[in-house]
Amino acid sequence: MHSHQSPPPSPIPKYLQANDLTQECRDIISSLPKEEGWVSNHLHLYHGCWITPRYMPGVLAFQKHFQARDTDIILATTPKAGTTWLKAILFSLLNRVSYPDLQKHPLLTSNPHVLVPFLEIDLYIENQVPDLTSFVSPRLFSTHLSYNSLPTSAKVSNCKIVYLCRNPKDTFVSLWHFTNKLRLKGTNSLEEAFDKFCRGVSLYGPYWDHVLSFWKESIENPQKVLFLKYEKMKEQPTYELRKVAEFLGCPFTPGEEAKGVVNDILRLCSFDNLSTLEVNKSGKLSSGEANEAFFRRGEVGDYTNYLTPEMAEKLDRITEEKFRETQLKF
Ligand code: PAP
Repeated sequence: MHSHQSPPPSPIPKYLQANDLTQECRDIISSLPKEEGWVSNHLHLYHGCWITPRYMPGVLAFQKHFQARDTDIILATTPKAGTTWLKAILFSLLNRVSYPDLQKHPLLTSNPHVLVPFLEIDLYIENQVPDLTSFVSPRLFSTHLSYNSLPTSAKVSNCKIVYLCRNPKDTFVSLWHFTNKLRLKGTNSLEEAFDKFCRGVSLYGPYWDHVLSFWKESIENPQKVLFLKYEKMKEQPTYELRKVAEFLGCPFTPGEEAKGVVNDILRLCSFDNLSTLEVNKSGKLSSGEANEAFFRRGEVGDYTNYLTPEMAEKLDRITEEKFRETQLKF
């Protein structure tokens, strides 16, 4: 006999679930300003940063329990600034002695987000006080939180922060594509998403406040925060990688330079290499996002294919105004 039962509905991916929130979280969330979200229902403004309800427990636990060590390295980024790329680069850089054979490198079989987890999105969401003993020194973590929202210990310890941002037009276009991929149905109209982005309502936004928070710290405390731009990394990758290595206290030795280790790392972490690996074409993160969603075009200036000249001008104007007091230019 044939069964005419339809297959069970596919489960809602984890990144869209926020049903096991504690009462404390619910109380906090209900007291916060909210706006319609890009993927799930709402974004909430917590300490000047727009986050989803799902992230709230992780953010609270991270802020409350994380004890930074002086040797820690935290990669901080605005979403879609090139996080995946820099995760790969920092992982390869710091572990270059452990993995000299590039044919057996962990990046060939694991997505960078698995090798360098987010503190508030991965580690502290899974567990209020996660077991971090498997992280060998220097521990390498990442976060999307703004500098002001980091736990006190991350600010007062001597841990190092590598910050990466990207011009707001490409950041917006990348975020629009990414969030559309994560939605279960329908897409956000470009115009609506653009309006939200301009008003600061984007994941971990306002974008400009995020950039400014790390920029200020990098000026006041250049030993602590290294401020990088995606465009510069694309333009002068070897220069930027050497700079990162020096900042982290692990400069390339003359022997490594002679062997071409700098270019080996850049090739391994390049868009062309990572995006064509099987793991990144077909795998998924434990939170449910497809690995391939983190690799789209990986170019500078793709915004010209999506934004009208008026939209581009509007973003330029906002950026100029917000960064007026700074030397920051994109
Ligand atoms: P996240 O903040 O959500 O982790 P993130 O990795 O910052 O995402 O953003 C992905 C962007 O980086 C994509 O940009 P696009 O939409 O403009 O294409 C993605 O293509 C790009 N990207 C991913 N890997 C690399 C890489 N190895 N080199 C350069 N760009 C990359």
